[in-house]
Amino acid sequence: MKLELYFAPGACSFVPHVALEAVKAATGQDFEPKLVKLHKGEQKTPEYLAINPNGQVPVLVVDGKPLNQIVAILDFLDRSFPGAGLLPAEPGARAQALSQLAWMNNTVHPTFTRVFRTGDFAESDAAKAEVKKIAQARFREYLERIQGWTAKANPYWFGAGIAPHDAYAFTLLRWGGYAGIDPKALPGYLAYVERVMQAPPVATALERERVKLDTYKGA
Ligand SMILES: N[C@@H](CCC(=O)N[C@@H](CS)C(=O)NCC(=O)O)C(=O)O
Repeated sequence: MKLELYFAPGACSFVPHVALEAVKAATGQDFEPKLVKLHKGEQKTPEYLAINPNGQVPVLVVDGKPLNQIVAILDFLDRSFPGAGLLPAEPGARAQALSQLAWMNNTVHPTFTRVFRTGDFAESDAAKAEVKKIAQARFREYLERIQGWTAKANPYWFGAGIAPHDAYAFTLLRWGGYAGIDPKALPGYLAYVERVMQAPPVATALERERVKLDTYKGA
């Protein structure tokens, strides 16, 4: 199978990036990483829009056929490479895992987008300030909820193997720094993420993306 991942450093594409490294380690199935420079607007070019009309990363191209949306990509990888153990196998546990992943993707992640790209959601300075303030507070609450879940991680979200949840949890805590949230204010979450960063599939993806955890510059 030919797999190509369109990704951008530090973006949510880190989640399938880590999953693909885990698949590679467990099964030998390789993938080709394709860097997309979001700051240069490469995601809005006609060539890229032909692959993903949403103009976003990630995209996983499977034997020439593009697939977008993290949850769908992870479902595909898990079903195609069950030996990698990306998600729990038992149907009820698998559904719960997808529920958590979907929530990170459709609720926590867009809340951060309101902090990071406030201009997409409001026009006047006053409206922008309000959108940002509310989104920051909500994002903090969501990180606290994730911290509660990470307390059960032993050593990772679902036990011995790295899960997409571990990669999303890292990404969201890292984005928290940009939202004015000091990772040290979430000590349980931070200790768990520091553990996750040592896992070989995560460490390899971090090295390729050249990103660090701490983005916090003050509240
Ligand atoms: N729901 C989408 C979210 C994708 C997304 O928000 N991607 C962001 C990076 S984290 C992006 O490519 N942004 C570039 C842009 O919108 O211009 C998914 O699961 O793939």
